[in-house]
Amino acid sequence: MEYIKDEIVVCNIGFPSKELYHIKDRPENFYMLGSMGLCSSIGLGLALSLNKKVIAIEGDGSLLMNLGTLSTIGYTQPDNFILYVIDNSVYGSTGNQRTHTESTSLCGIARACGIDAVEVFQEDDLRRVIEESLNDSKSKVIVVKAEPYNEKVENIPLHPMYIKFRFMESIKPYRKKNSNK
Ligand SMILES: Cc1ncc(C[n+]2csc(CCOP(=O)(O)OP(=O)(O)O)c2C)c(N)n1
Repeated sequence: MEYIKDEIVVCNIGFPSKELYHIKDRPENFYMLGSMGLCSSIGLGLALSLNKKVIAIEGDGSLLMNLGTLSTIGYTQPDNFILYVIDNSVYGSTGNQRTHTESTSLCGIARACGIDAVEVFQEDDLRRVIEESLNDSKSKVIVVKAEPYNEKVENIPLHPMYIKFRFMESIKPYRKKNSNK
């Protein structure tokens, strides 16, 4: 969030959204409630229909549940979409059950879908890649390899309908002229 100005952020269900809320809540944040794997699809849809940079923060477990989204991102390639995958190799929000990313390369799959994708392991590399990707005009997938860890944060105290309508209001100025969605 240090690097975010007025970009739109869509965040994975569970601890990632709770942590994001506690780091910096803002109308342009959309917190997933319920669905796994749809943060990247919703982010892509927003990027295709808005004149604004859209950032989706996905988890490895969630992305594995909806791998087809990488194919759709690779096919559509909007120039305003960045997908971060926090790859801790576990379903961290529900007790660290292991996912399959020790053997499956999400970065490799994204590349095979024609997307410019990188894998980062160190904080300084991540900071460099964040800055570069925010200045670039192309679709990008950034797989951030991480240790499992959740901050001790409370649930988001906002009603889901409030999150939805606050978010919809905040993106109105960026709607493409021909988009009535
Ligand atoms: C279809 C579905 N199955 C299970 C859940 C319960 N659930 C919520 S968050 C989560 C783990 C998400 O793991 P990951 O995407 O890797 O993110 P992390 O929590 O590790 O950051 C699970 C299993 C759900 N919400 N939806």
